Amino acid sequence: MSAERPANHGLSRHGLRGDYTGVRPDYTVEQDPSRYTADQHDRWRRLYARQIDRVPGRACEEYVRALGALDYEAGIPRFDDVNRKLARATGWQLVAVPGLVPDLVFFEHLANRRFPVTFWLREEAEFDYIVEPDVFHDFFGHVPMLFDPVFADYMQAYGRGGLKAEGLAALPWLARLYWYTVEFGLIRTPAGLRSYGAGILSSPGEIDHAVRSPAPRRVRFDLRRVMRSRYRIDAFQETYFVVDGFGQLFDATAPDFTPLYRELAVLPELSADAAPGEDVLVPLA
Ligand code: HBI
Ligand code: FE
Repeated sequence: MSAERPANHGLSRHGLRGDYTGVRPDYTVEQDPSRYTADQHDRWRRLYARQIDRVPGRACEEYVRALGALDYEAGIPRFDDVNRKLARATGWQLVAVPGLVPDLVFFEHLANRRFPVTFWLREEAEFDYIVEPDVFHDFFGHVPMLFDPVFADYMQAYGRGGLKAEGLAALPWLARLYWYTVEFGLIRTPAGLRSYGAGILSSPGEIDHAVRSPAPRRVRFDLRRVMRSRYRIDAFQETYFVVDGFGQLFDATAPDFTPLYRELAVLPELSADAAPGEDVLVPLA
């Protein structure tokens, strides 16, 4: 049974572990790097050391280049340090949040080139897997891609699209677009398939599975197909969508989505493992 990430319309405190008391109206807080313990910095170093070894040959070049320039293996990064570099690169800023924030708040931040980064780090027992994004997922997975100008433009366009969608009950369709690109997207390169999705790049297992395993279905990116497709939050993806370049993502978000939402409203949803005949499959090699 594929479950989708709980909708964040009207944040339900239940099940969200962050401390939301005292958040600003936009759900941001101070990162306060002094609150991290030596154990947490050590856990960050071990998470980083394990993951960095799996990046070559699996992450896209844009990600590898940016991560290499960030050199944050020594401990949990200070967002204000990163923001000086990020502002120069693409004008984006990281803002600290206690965890998932309501969709509209999230869209508002993205539309203004602010990326919400959870400030807390997972517990030792969650070393291999965590459901809710922590600072390792958000930083190691998402932040390097914000240094790519075209991808950074797509992220802002996505946020703007989300703000327009409110009231059109389109949020589930937008959530799938985010999930199958920003979190689990693949890109075709002359050297072969590579990942740009943060959920893949921050996962010790999926970073290999997504671009090496023959099991999943890899489909050429198609906006309608993506928006119709449910997803799994508790297992490796059964379907990945492949772009030829980040410009393709940016172009996909250019038109007004309203007519598309009317089409989607009468099209049946597709399961995470659906295999519709019209799919254009992308081979592994
Ligand atoms: N909040 N902090 C945070 N991080 C996310 O990735 C996030 C969120 N709220 C909503 C959300 N993602 C998804 O519903 C997006 O599809 C909008
Ligand atoms: Fe994420």
